[in-house]
Amino acid sequence: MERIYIGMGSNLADPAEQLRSAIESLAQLPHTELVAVSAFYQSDSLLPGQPRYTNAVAALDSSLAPLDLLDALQAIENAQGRERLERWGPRTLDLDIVLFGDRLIDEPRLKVPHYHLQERAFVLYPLAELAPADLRLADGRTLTDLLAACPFIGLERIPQTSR
Ligand code: A4P
Ligand code: MG
Repeated sequence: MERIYIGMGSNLADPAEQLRSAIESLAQLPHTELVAVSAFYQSDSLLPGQPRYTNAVAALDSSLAPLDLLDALQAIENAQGRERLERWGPRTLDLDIVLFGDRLIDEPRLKVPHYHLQERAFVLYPLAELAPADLRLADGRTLTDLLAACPFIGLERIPQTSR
């Protein structure tokens, strides 16, 4: 089993409900245990003119291979009505593999750690609720270092009582 962190985001069709439904699906994945889920965070879209996003991070323990997990996450996205009309377009559900144990993965379909981890407060702050502060990336930086470089600006934390 490896500890995996999944970044979740939605800005269409009742985002909080989309995340709750995704969490239920994550809990059903084979060879996988859902360990914890962060609070939900709301923030403006990085692209202007799109609805606000709701984001959260889930921690899993899984023995799935990385590409099998990616397939499973994309199946969940599709089941929740994700339409890939345009890259970076609004979406009912986006599931990203943020970290996969301490692996560095560089395949055409899968880059881990996720390429935008370090600059996205809406990933780092929920991640910090679940991961140890001394969690270290391959480049030597700890989660604490990343948080220090990424201010908590424009994020609104929505505590979850549903689980
Ligand atoms: N892929 C590569 N690495 C990974 C990984 N670690 N996890 C590939 C998941 N997928 C990975 O993804 C495109 C391809 O990336 C996949 O087919 C997979 O093989 P996608 O989800 O179809 O495309 P996307 O989400 O439109 O692109 P991308 O780059 O993932 O967009 P982002 O970075 O997710 O940006 N503002 C706020 N406040 N909150 C947000 O969540 N999200 C975006 C979208 C813009 N603005 C936002 C937010
Ligand atoms: Mg994505």
